[in-house]
Amino acid sequence: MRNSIFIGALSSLSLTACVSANKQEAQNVSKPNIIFIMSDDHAYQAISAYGCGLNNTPNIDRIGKEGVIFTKGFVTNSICAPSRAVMLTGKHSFVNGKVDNLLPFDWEQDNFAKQLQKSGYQTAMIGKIHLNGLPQGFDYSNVLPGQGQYYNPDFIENGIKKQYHGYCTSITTDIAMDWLENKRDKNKPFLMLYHQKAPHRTWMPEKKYFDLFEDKQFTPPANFFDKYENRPVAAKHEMGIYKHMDLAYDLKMLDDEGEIKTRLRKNAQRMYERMDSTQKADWDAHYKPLIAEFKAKGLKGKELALWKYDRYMKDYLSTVQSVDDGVGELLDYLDKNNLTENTIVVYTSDQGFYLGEHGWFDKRFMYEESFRTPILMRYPKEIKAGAVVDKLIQNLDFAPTFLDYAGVDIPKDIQGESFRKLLNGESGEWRDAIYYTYYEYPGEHNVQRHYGIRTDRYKLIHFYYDSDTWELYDLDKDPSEMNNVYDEPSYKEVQKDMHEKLVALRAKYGDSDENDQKHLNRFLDAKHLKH
Ligand code: SGN
Ligand code: CA
Repeated sequence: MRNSIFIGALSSLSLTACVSANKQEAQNVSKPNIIFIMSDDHAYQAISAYGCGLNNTPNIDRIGKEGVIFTKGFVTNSICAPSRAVMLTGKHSFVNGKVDNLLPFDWEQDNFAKQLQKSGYQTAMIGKIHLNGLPQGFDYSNVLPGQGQYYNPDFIENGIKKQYHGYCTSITTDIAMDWLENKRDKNKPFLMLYHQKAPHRTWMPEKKYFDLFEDKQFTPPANFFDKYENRPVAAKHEMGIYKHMDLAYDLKMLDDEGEIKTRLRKNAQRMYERMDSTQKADWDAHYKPLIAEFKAKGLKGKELALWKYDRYMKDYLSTVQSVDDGVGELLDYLDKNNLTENTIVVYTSDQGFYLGEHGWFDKRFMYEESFRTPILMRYPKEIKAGAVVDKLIQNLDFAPTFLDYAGVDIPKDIQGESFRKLLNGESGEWRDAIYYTYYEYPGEHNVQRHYGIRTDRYKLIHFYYDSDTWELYDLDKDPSEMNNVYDEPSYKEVQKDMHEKLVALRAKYGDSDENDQKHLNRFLDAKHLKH
């Protein structure tokens, strides 16, 4: 009798355990998987879904077609490592501490991957992260050290470095596919960060795309020959295609004769030397005739500028094509494994990029092309296909959005907001202005420290440190930001209103002149420069 009672008690106990395990599993199954795709320096202008007509990216477009495309997605700080820190933490740079590419990132602080891991997710970080130290919050990591290399790249797998043979974009995709198929626990929901190095400088294409754009002649944007009137800080840039883009390093004119002498020729040589003999032979078969043709032409001035722009576009867009292929492989995998419906797929870049606007390459400025970033998202279970959202969202919002979808409480100190409500028809308040900061100066490309705000129509920017310059743009009338109207009497009211909004937003996020000074001192110390 005692025994049977005992057994009965046991079995009802184990039944309870069993019920809660089932509940747990059911909960986990209903939790969405998340694939967060980020590439490096991928301008929205180079995604066909954004309608700029430069190239064709069917797979990235598919995410938007079957889900949503955001037309006003922005970053908070247009530079690589800081952008990634914001994406992980949901906090502005001056709060998470990673204000520029130079200063260290503190992995000890909270991030959304840690939160998802705690709530039962299986997590992986694959590709470029550009943050020092072993990524925290990930069961598996296989990341590029620093900027990474296009050919035969090193990777650090769970803290151990090894070199792979081949092309970085395809290798990153292979590692992601291998994790999905062979390494994850298929009974758990997963989070995978799949982050490509491409199309970052120096835009080295994959062999199969060497010729993709060779028959096409690219026409630069209307403001390619910008004279920067009214914009003294912009005028001091060092990111001009004509003046600063290196013929040997950026544009592959590394001639055997050594007649094309450039500042970065040695770096170009190092890049070339990473390839094995077969890769070099393929590379030479493509670029040597182009080098010969270029030397024969003897271009100068405007003609040279246009030639450089055209070559830049050909290489840049070719590297994008390999990124698009990887996205295609991933979407196919989801289809084949019945994962499409319950997986959130996001495509974005760590910031925007100049493709000849203002005569530039690179990013950093709060002007539209580098401030804005592509954001496309698919989640068939909840998002209606073909949605277009034009509300102001930022990379600050990814962390809370993912936590929201995963049913995890959003920590109070996260500064971003979940944009889930913009997608499921809920009405309600949304922000009317976004805040921006940039710190990496003095530094490469010579972009002054600045901060500012943008509303739907206007943008106010303050450049500080060794300049004290204000700029105001009316984006409805001047979408290319050629006309700084800060001192125009007709914009007096707008100017006042934007200043008030800026003060309010700085207070809301906890930013201040003291913060700016503190980060400047940290930066100067790190660079061993005088305060
Ligand atoms: C490198 C590039 C720069 C680029 C920064 C930051 N120079 O230093 O052109 O602005 O990275 O890029 S290179 O000679 O090394 O190519 S970021 O995307 O990592 O922020
Ligand atoms: Ca970048």
